Amino acid sequence: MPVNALPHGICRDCLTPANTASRRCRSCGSPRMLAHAELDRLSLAHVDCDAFYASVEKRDNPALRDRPVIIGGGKRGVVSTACYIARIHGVRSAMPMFKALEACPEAVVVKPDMEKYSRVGRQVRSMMEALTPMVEPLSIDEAFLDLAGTEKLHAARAALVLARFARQVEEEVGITVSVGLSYCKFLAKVASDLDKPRGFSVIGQEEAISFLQKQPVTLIWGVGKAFAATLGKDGIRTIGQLQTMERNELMRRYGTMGDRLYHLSRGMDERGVKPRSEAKSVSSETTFNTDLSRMEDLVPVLRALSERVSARLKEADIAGRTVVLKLKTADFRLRTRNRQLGDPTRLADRIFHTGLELLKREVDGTRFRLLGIGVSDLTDAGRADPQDLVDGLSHKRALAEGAIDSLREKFGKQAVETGYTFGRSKVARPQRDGED
Ligand code: TTP
Ligand code: MG
Ligand code: MG
Repeated sequence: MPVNALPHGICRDCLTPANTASRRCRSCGSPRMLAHAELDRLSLAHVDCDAFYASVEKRDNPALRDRPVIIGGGKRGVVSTACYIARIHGVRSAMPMFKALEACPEAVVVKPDMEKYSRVGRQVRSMMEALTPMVEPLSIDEAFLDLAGTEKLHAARAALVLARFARQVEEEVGITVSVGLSYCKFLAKVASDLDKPRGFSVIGQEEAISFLQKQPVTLIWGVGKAFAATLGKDGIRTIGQLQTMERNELMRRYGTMGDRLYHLSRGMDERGVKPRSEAKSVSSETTFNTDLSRMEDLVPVLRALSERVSARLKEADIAGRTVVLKLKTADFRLRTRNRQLGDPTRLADRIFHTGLELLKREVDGTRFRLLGIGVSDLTDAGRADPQDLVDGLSHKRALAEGAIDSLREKFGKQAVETGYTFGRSKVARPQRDGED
């Protein structure tokens, strides 16, 4: 549908409503018009900062503004991110730095300043939280927002609140964001990526199926390279193909993932926005196939669960100060043990070692049917694992963990197994993740 045939619009520069069929704003002349037939009805948004680390560096050093900028290097020697000018030359996140510089020799390379990015990320997040308590951060530079029911408070519909927010971030923080607006999480996230940078895309209920039809299966949340290859072997490459398949068939072939494929391919996603403040703890636990009593059997499970908890903390950019160990004995008695740390953590290694200390005291021949580990007293990740307070050894561990994370990001979660979980993952599989 041509933009100018749509009645519900807003100018993204001067925020004037545009109910007429104009390509440019009648008030300020801007071509940045937002228009969509369902604009008044949609309220689930995903907001993601554009070339986040690079934008912060450009903000702080105007000499970089029109230059290709790459953030990265340091110990890992990979690109964290590149500005949109560098991306024109083919530079991408996770690329080895030498390749990036081959593609764009004139690029300026800036070492990442994580503390600064965390601070800016928190600033953007608190601006989101001023709009609605329903903010679910996904990482340092992005979050879901549910603006349903805030219309009275803002005296404006969600689309206008979001356009105003994007403008406010530019003015007050000095970086840009892209907004995706839809009726569900899946499509809001997809939408925020459609029109980057400084984008604002809308995917309505009406067009969801036809929009998805042409897209590759990799667009679906949870379909990585490996699973896409599995689908490819079965001849499935587009979401349109999934739309023609029965739910039973998909579930028979791909288990619970098949259920997800069935629903998401049809634009059906019931997941609600879960504000972070609701979570008081993050944990993961498993029930064993047969009861376990020996340290050497319990340790690998504890390690795997600690990594899982850590991954989820990192995803949400939060940390916890109290480590909680949970055990259930063969006769169903529950034991919980906890220990408070000096500083909040999100590192698998610290969670694991603290859990291990607690576990050692419980292992006395008792048979256990369940083991769980988690953290509570959640806080922002900004204050977690401070380097100056972490001793030399664990600082090294933290660096190693960072390297492992980046490999996992690149090659998938199964790419790296540590000594404790290697080859033992079948002893027990994490069954339940909790957020209370
Ligand atoms: P993203 O939001 O994925 O990327 P981005 O903000 O740089 O660019 P875009 O406009 O496409 O959103 O990630 C946010 C930050 O996380 C990014 O600026 C740097 C960091 N990051 C890494 O360090 N390594 C990675 O592989 C990726 C993808 C991101
Ligand atoms: Mg981003
Ligand atoms: Mg992001």
